[in-house]
Amino acid sequence: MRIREVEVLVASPGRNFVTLRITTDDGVVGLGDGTLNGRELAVAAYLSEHVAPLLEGRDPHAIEDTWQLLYRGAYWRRGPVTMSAIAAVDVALWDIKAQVAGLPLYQLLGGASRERCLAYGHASGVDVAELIESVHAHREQGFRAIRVQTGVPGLGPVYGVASSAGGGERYDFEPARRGALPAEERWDSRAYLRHVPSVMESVRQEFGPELMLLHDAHHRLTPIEAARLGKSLEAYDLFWLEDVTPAENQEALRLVRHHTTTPLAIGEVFNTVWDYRTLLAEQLIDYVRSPVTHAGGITGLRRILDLAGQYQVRSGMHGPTDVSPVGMAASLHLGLALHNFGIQEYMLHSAETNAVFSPRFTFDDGGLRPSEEPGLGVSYDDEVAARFPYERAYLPIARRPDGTVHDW
Ligand code: CS2
Ligand code: MG
Repeated sequence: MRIREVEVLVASPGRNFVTLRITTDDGVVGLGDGTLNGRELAVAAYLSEHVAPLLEGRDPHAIEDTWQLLYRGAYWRRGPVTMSAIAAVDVALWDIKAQVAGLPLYQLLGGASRERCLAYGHASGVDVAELIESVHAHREQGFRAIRVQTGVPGLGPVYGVASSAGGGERYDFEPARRGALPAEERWDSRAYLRHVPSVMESVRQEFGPELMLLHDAHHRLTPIEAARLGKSLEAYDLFWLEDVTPAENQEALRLVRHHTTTPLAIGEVFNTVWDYRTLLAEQLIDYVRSPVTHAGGITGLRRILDLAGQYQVRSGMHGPTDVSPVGMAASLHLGLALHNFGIQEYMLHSAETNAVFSPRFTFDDGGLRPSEEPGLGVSYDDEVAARFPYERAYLPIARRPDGTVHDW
């Protein structure tokens, strides 16, 4: 069996996605996700110009050898563009292997370790009243774990908050604020730090102690601010506090950890095991946020999570809408099989996205389960995709009160 064709598919059904389609000479078709939000065409060019010519004629079953060829053979290693491209190839090859075996992919990864993957949804509101309404709506949808984000008094729209009444799972920039240039938001860490504890207080008062609550600080705090936030939220028993600092400075987490018992999740922008070395060896975090898509595929992420498991650190795979249904299905197959699975982020895709990919994973009793059909359980409809051509779209940027660019 040989790889006959490698196609890079770029479309914007609700938002941009880069999908890799590998077809074998036997006609087996595998899909991989290479979407890198706001920098999509860099991965598409990396795949079509540099990777596709290496794949044609290769044995699709040689997944490990292909991974090593693309990782070591390029000389230039790591980074989000490279690792998203490798992920796209890796997942497409796993999809093919599982279809040939006639098994759902998770069976090839060791079989199911649980019934379903606990999932968390995104509740948000411009103020606390709207947030509470949004949390109610998510509970009605069946979520038992919910991320809560609100606007901050004195600031305008902020990261992770839908502006529509009642909140909802979509942020403004997904896709409404697309435009020629990035939208700019204001950010003030002091105002944020004053506000968040009162938000958690209101949510706990309304919903009681059982509901699993998560919160994302989106890399915006200094280590000492992060330590203070973690400490001030201890009484509200968060499931996790995410991305408190820009964690490429791994040692900075020592200070945060020293001051708080609030569980910490980090890593949606990380892509190899090297990004986690100190964080894991010193047990400075509790959850690994990398998804299959940005961390070198199932093969790459499994290396990170196997090491994490030795330190009782669990998975918390990134699952916003910019991880396509293909990437989401791959994360679910791995999550179902992993021993140290923790939780899966699940931000529902739009109807347009689902019309292109027809994902067959299911959400039930607060958890997700991948499809039982052979392979990943996702497909790609070219005709529907053709109705949604690529549109350049940037993530917003954040500026401090004096205009300085802040961490996004
Ligand atoms: C977020 C994302 O899901 C999350 O936790 O941090 O919304 C993130 O900002 C985007 O996926 C960036 O692509
Ligand atoms: Mg996040």
